[in-house]
Amino acid sequence: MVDPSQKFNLLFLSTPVGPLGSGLGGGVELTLTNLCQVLQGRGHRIAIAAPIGSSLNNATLIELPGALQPTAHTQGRQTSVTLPDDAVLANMCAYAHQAQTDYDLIVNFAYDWLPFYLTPFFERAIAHFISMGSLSDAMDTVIGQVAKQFPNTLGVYTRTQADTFPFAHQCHILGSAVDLELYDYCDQPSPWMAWMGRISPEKGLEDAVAAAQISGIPLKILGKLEDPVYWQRILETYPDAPIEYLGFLPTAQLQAVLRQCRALLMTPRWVEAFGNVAIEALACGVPVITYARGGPTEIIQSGKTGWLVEPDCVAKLVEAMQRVDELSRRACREQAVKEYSLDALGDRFEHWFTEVLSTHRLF
Ligand code: HBI
Repeated sequence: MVDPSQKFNLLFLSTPVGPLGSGLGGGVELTLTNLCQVLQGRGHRIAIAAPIGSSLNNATLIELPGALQPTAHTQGRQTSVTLPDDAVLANMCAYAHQAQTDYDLIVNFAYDWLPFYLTPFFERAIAHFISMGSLSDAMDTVIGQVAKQFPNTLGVYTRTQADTFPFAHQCHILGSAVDLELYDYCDQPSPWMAWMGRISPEKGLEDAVAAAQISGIPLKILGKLEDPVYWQRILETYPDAPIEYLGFLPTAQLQAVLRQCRALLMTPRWVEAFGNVAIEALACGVPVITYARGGPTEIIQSGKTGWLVEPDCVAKLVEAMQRVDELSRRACREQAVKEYSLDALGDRFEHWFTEVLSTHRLF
């Protein structure tokens, strides 16, 4: 049995789609930042294997060279497994394999075939944090094999996300968190609203822009401009929309804009695994108006800390925007404090790691 007060020596495998700090890593970047903050604060040691050029405050980085992995979220279900020449993902796995005995546990954050396939060839246990819902048959198959052979080793953000997989019942629900000290509560909002996230088709930005044009409510857009063609098409489709793109901002600047907003709009086309931007908004006292799809449906209390809207219906989105004053900014901050603190996240991950280690069979 693993001693619950044991301090772990952990190796995290980051997402291989971009260097940490580039914004391409999406919610996983925030999750890694949060875990370093809370787990190192409790005496655990963490090293993160990540692509060259990565930066993450208070983390020990092991930078690996090689070609970035094509993103999984823009390919279809029949996508075959791909690895670019000299893939950074392969170099990360090779490092983990040769250095594994320097660590108690490896935690994989890459949503990619290779680390799952290699799991049985490692002596050390690998805990897999799955960052998105089901996207391809090849990934469902290889993760399913790990679920069967290594019970307890799969972690996800939400129940909704887990339910997109055939092995849903074997996933540990780990949720997410924000470092509440980084987000300042604001009781007196300015007239505008915000949309935050990677600018990519699955995030449905065009609906938020359409809603801004119809309602006349100015919209601030923040996030990594991942798909310039998609963005250009939105600008051409809604030339008169009252929008302003502010780029991908670090948390301090991001929350300075976000906290002033009357609401955050979320328009996910896909099953958002969690929706970290939703709890960043709640932490600032900003209610969230979101399509009722994926993770946000488990976060937002409709009528209190936001509105859950019929998915893909811009008219209903506009209607909800006009009812924003019925929501309580104070209740938003209180929910963030109660449910999404770093401490609560640290407890959930420590418990999961202990489970993985206590059920891991050394060959
Ligand atoms: N795609 N192939 C691949 N691998 C990842 O780890 C990955 C991704 N797309 C998006 C992504 N990770 C991150 O933005 C997660 O936070 C969703």
